[in-house]
Amino acid sequence: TPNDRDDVDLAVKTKTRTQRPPLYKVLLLNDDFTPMEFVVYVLERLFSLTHAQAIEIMLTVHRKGVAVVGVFSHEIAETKVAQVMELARRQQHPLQCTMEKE
Ligand code: NFA
Repeated sequence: TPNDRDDVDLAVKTKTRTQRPPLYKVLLLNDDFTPMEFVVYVLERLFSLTHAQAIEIMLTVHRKGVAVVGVFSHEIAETKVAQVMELARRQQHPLQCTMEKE
């Protein structure tokens, strides 16, 4: 049957997108003083990396100046940064760790 008012049948489609929480990269920065073995220890202990992975990331930071050590929710990233900074402070190493939105 002819429908002279097709417009009444047009569905209005609105795209509903799933909300994902923003993720944050935790970055480790190079310096000239923090011992390599301390950086490896921190990476193993706080980022659940194997010894080989920890050495690899430490050497990337050493050569390139900075590397991403993990990607986390805002709260977990903040905690990781604080833990790295606290371990470094306790040993009086100048190691720096920061986070940035992915
Ligand atoms: N560059 C430091 C050294 O030669 C090692 C280091 C690596 C420091 C990664 C900080 C981060 N002892």
